[in-house]
Amino acid sequence: FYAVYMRSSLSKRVVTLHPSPRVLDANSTTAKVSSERFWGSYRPQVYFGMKTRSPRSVVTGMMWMRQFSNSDMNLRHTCEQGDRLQGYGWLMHDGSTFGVQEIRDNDFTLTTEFVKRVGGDHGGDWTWRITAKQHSSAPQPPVISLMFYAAADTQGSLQTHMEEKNRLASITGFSEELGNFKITFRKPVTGELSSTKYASYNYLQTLSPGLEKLTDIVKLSLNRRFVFSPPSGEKRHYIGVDTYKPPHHQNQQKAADPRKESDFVVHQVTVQTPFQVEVLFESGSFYNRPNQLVGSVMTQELERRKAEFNAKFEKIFGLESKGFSQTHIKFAKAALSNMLGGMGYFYGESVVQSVYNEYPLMYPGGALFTAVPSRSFFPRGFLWDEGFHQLLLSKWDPQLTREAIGHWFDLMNIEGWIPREQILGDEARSKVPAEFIVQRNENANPPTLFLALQELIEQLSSKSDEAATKPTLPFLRRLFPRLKTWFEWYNTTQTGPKPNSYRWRGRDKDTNLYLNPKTLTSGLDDYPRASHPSADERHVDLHCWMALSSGIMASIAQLLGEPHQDYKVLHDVLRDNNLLNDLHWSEQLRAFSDYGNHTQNISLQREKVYVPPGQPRHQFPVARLVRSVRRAPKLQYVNALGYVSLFPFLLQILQADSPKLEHVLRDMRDPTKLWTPFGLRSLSKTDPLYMERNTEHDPPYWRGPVWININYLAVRALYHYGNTEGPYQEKAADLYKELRTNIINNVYAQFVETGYIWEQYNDGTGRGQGSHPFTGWSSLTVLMMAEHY
Ligand code: 6A9
Repeated sequence: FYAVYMRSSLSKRVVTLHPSPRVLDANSTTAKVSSERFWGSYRPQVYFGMKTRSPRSVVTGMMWMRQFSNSDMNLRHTCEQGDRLQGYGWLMHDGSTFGVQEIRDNDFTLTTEFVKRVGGDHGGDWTWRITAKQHSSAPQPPVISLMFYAAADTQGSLQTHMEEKNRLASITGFSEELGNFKITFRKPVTGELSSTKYASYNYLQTLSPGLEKLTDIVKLSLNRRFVFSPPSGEKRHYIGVDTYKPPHHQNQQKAADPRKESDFVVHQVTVQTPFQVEVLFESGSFYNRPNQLVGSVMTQELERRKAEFNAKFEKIFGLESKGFSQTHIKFAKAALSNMLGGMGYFYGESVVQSVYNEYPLMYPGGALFTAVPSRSFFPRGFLWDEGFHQLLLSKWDPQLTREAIGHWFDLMNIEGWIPREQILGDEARSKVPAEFIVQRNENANPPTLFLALQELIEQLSSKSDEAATKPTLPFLRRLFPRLKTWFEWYNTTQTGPKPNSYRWRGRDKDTNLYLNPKTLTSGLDDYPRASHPSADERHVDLHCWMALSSGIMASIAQLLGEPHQDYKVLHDVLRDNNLLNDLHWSEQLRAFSDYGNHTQNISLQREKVYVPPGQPRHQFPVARLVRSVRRAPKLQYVNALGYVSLFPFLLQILQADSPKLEHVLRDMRDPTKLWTPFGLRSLSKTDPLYMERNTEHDPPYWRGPVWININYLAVRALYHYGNTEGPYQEKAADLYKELRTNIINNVYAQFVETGYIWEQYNDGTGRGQGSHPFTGWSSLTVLMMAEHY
């Protein structure tokens, strides 16, 4: 009985939240406490939409489609790479009061702007302005349907108000956090001062079982029976939202999906370009509104905020004074704005598992305010990405950083574990293949939030804006109990086989299926590690993360007047270059290296499949690749040259006078190894796994391409060594200039050429590749331009 009891209580630990007081008060994001940031573009997964920072917010958004086009179904809603837009993203966004986005579809461009106005008790008002212009290449002005919608999420209600016969003129509604509100759909005009344009109207009023169903509901309601007949033109049938008949298997579906249905209302306006249309949200509690935020008032507000944005941008990043061209500056503003405009507010439960659970469990529901790596392909929070994101965002607004870090730490469990990938709620889950959903509590991810914390404490002692940095101390005080537990979690669960060594847990187990079993937890997925995962491994990147983190723990503890000696002692041990050399310097490679049970004599071989005589071949499994080990592994250095071997340099653990630095700099600058005109490649060209697939379905990822987060760390380290007395100071300073220039030029050139910032860059051609837009850590290019490290 006791054993069973123990087991069940152990199995609950993974889903038990940390008991210390939360970093953020339960009401910290409410309209009352944070009215300026109540409404926002916190739905980065859709092209354009807003919600409030509350768990079951009423959401608003926009879908659109081009009428009379050859490709039939071009309904746009959630950001999809498959839509093949020429580019989309925020050109300006201040993180709270306004934003300007440009979306380039095939033959027209939509500019989506919002401005907020605080007033009343529920987060105030906002206005959207959508401007559509055809491209000069378009043979005739396209006719476009914009579909504006509001959808409740299990609470709140929406009522429609019609004008003429089909025109939904406004929606009124009520919800717990918004009180009464009204959304008005203005008629389209050619320009601000011109009269109304001919338009056709449709609307849909229905119920939705969940936010992830909105696109499907609209699609299923579409009908071609409507006629577009402008006064001067031919009559043509167009597609419009009509009545929604749920699919006939709905009854079964209802049984399987017993969620509460919520109001969903769509206003469709169909009009020929060029045009401009405005949508206003007005809060019922805003009594003394001076005027409506429309037309010329809206234009003035936009202009004022743009000017403020530009001035603040120059004050912080100083790119004009550095002599960057206007087009470079426009790019940098877009990069920052996309990180700001990519911030999301998510709410829901993760699916987690520990060794004590036979089946995955639901984590307690929680909120996450975070930036996301990519609005299209992974619009959700990733732990180590967020540390990088906050390096940029903290320069713009440290309050955003404190709130994001606070949210992440409030998701920590009693063990000190924070799930690495945050897939919160049905909408987020609907985008992720089943095998990636479950998060395991043995698994870490680099503790980059320490980098962001380091920046916050450095701001305290620098000449930064005092009003903005003042709340940092009280914030750290509240954070500290959780921070200690988090650090302890790494320091106890990720230890290595030797004293003061560390090992990533969670490597792939099915060793025979992969050329090299992956280490997703390290963040560097398929970067080569010991060929045979074992408890004998030690990982140099994790060692360096711990050396860095213990130092920042010591600084924070000291700042707060808490005991800091233990952290300091550990920090001194871990950064001791003799220890580092003992554990990780490979004389053979002349570089820092992981250690483990390893052999280089491994390749993927086609497994021969036996086909009985006379049987058709295609009825047997396609020959797959399996790995063949030609020489038995033994305990040794892994000897892969690439990002992992640079870590003592990247995180500045290496002493400036260490002779090892000379080797590091030489390998970096060597074009046959790590150097490319576009930044440092992730794995040396000389490595046997350079650009090798891991399985037949799994192309190389961290085995050659240029990644901007690590290049940022490299540029920053070069800046450090270039400004620190030592035998390699000059060399570092030279490399700094070269590497910085190469990265900025390529990310910029690719942005201009392709319309996007990318997840990685090809080490041979510089081409952007992988997911896009990727305005997570690739946006750190802005900090390199500004030389803010
Ligand atoms: C796959 C796809 C529609 C992989 O930027 C986030 C992470 C990084 O933390 C990590 O270091 N990326 C890097 O190696 C992207 C991970 C995407 C996983 C989701 C499912 C959804 O299909």
